[in-house]
Amino acid sequence: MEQIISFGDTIVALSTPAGSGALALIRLSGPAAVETVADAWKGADLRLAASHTAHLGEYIGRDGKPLDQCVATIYRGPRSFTGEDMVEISVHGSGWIQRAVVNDLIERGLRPAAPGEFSQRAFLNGKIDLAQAEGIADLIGASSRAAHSLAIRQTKGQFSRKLDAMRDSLVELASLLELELDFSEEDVEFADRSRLASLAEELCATITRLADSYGAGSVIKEGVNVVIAGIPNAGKSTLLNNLLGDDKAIVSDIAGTTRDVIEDTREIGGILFRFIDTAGLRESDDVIERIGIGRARERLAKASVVIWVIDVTSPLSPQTDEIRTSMRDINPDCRLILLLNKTDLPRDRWSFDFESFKDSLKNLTESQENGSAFHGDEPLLCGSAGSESTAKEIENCLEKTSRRFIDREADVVITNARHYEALLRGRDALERVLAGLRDGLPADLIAQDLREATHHLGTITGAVTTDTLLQTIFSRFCVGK
Ligand SMILES: Nc1nc2c(ncn2[C@@H]2O[C@H](COP(=O)(O)OP(=O)(O)O)[C@@H](O)[C@H]2O)c(=O)[nH]1
Ligand SMILES: [Mg+2]
Repeated sequence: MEQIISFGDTIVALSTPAGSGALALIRLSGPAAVETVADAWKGADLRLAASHTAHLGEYIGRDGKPLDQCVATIYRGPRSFTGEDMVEISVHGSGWIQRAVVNDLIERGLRPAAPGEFSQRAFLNGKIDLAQAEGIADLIGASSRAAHSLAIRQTKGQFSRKLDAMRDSLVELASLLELELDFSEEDVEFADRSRLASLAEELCATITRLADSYGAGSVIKEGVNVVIAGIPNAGKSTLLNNLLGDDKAIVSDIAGTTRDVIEDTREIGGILFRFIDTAGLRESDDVIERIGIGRARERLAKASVVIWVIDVTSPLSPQTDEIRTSMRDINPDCRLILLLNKTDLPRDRWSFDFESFKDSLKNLTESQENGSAFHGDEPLLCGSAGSESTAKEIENCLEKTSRRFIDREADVVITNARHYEALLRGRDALERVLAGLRDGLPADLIAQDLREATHHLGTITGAVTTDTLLQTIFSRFCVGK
């Protein structure tokens, strides 16, 4: 039988967003949940209701007036989300009814739930572990198919099981080492040093694989940063508006119109993309424009993909060198898509043609001392920033360049900064274990590092927690979750 902690008080919250809708859900958890609703209920006696049953009835306020006709679903602990007795009332979704029923329940002695308090109770009752609870929060926040599929796997505990297995083997070895300490006089070795070393190495490798997935994981969760860059008037804002299907940025033929960073997200092929329009790169005396250009550079440094827009009607400028340099030096992992823009204009207005551009690109790629950021296989598109066909081509390129993120969908992928940090700390401790073994350090010193590694891995699933950690994690959840 599971051990269910009684938190004493019973909590209540509106679990659906505030505001009007067809229906809304009010959720209760705790020892008085069933009884409190039963007191207000006109219909079947809910005190006698079996677990996992739904009942149509009327909610009568404390003043004796009916508030709504609604459905109450009864869950009896420990077979509930939190492990406690729970009731979920679906009411009609008027903002007034929602408030009136919640307030009435509070007047009957229930306490308004803190953010994430239902999940916190579920965690403390061993219903879910911390990583799973965080997966639920991610699931609620998921804004693309890929992010959703990662979150749903985390809620199912795939990552947790992997961590628990790693932790179990560490705990076993640590206890063998600690046993040796009890027999320190007799100079025995219970823990096989070479097995310990190979296990520590194996765990380090697994942790490294997991930690390496964090980059891709956070990109899936937050969106792939696509920065649109180029000189002023190249057509960047036109392209942004076209890709977003919205007049988000002001388009004009006055160079320097876009001064701030303008961005929005859109899902393409299951991946969330964050499109970022920037101020055109050029030397400028205008203070505000210079700030904008500074921000453009910062965004370039964090981009996963840069769409470099080149206006075929103006000469190739020195700023194009700057994009290349910043991509090579600051952000070498970034992928590049080149768009030769305004090719709808008559040929006699072009400053260079496609072939000569390709040649100059080739020269850049080949000249070693140039240290070019080009690999020579960047997609090179010709078109018009505002046309449907160009938008389609760019979308195809983006999908292709971002496949590397989506391909991770099959693995366990880290999406959470807290997990990432704990993994790195765990690995540091394991590396000290390995060094200690190499240097023949005494068992107690090695055992200490092993314990530390176990501790860090344990913080991820919540095998080890502190009140402050729980507070930080659950306070970011929604009320009612
Ligand atoms: N003919 C033509 N004009 C374009 C194209 N793309 C942008 N423009 C024009 O170029 C000017 C500058 O565009 P804008 O998007 O504001 O450039 P930005 O400074 O790079 O953001 C505007 O007058 C646009 O209408 C294109 O593909 N073809
Ligand atoms: Mg612009």
